[in-house]
Amino acid sequence: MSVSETRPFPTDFLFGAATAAYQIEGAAFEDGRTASIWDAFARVPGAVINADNGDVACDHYHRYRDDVALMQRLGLQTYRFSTSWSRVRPDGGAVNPAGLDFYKRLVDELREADIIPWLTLYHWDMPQALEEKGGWTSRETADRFAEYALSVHDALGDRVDIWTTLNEPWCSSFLGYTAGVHAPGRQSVTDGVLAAHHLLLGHGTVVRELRARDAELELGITLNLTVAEPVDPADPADVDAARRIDGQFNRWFLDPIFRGEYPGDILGDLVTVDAAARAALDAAILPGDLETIATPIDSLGVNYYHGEFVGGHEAPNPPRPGEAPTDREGRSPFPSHEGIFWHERGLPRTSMNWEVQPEGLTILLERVWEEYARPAGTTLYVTENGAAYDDVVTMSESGPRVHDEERREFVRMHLGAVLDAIAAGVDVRGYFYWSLLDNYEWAWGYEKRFGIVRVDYDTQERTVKDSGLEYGRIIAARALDPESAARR
Ligand code: PNW
Repeated sequence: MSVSETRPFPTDFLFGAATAAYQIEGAAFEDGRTASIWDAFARVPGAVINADNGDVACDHYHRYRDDVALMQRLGLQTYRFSTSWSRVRPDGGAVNPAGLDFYKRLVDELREADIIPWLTLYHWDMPQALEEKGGWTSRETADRFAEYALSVHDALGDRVDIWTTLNEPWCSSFLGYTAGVHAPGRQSVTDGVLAAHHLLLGHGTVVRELRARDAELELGITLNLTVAEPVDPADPADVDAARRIDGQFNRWFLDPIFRGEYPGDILGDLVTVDAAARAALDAAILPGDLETIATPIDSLGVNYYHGEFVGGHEAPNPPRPGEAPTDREGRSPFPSHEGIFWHERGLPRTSMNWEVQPEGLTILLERVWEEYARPAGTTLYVTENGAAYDDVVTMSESGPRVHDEERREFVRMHLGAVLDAIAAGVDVRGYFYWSLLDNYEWAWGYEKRFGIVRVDYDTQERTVKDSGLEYGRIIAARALDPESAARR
């Protein structure tokens, strides 16, 4: 996709970058923080590549001032970060003021730098002590989550206006409790569907309670969504495979949040593949739950990385299998996965083996806007989009440089896709690149680098990559311009 003329962004469009507590903070056992499910999972032999853990990560806990200065240099208008539950309420119990103090210092530093703090309450790091009491399969965890959220609001409510309850509950439930490739590493369909319900319940409870405290807050949730495309739109088996992926990835969360109901076709599939899981879900949905989950939100965060090209017949030329931890040992995160096949369509791929398909972002934003957000009066943000590549560092007179041409193009193409959606009438108000820094990429450890800023894990030195320089130029111009494509 080439840009032949300058394409401006709307004047109120926000440019940002995102991170998450466990992936960057380090200081895993400082100032009263106790273990989260990721501290525990990272220590399970074979769970994470190289047995990497987040004990040190990017040492952001100690370097946040420098990191905020870096954000300022890039010209970021907003910064999306998450708070660590086990810092704020170690073991899920009493409030730890020292843990909250870190976030006060961080937020004050951001505000001083004129960067809008965008706070996510849960980016996957539940206290391990709560997992031992059942974790997200237990209804009580939703109450503990609400208590935790209110204590973060007690401390930061006067200085943070934008609050996201959960990051990607699909990953927490189905990667964590069904496929077992993320913490806490359980492998059960029943546990996955119960976790999804209690995560949604926790989300709705927190939105209701924060709204009651302060009607001015901007409240929302972030979902990882996809575009499921059938190999042959005229083949009913292919169309059905795409329906099942769409249902289990997208509608499982969008429908309860926006319509107060689980998608009927997906509940129907669930009873066929695992009647016990369906019965457990039915029993877990108490009167009033769906109303709570459907408490209106102000904005929906869309995380988009790649689409799915699926069919109902075995692929003659399947994509390279088994590369992602999600494929490991064939453990599927989808309760209903028999007879769904991923096909190769020749798109370029990142080092995660994820397809690069910027048009998918336009299609996704248009669809979510028309079917869910617009009718509910909810605005949209792209709260994550980014790519891992195998970066090469070269030495120049001015220091190290990273010529990450592929990531630079990735950012430009996806910002172009956002502009296409805006041109089509979608109310998308901002974009966050994932991630500000190279960081702990969950089951992949430090092997996969998503940052627009390189982190040398031996020295903790930060280097703005060429993609970061380009993002900074786009932000300064508030436009995608054809010149910058030539400015190498
Ligand atoms: C998101 N999948 O995770 C998370 O919000 C980030 O913490 C993470 O670093 C980033 O994307 C890159 O992976 C995902 O298997 C992890 O489809 C896995 C999947 C999707 C999102």
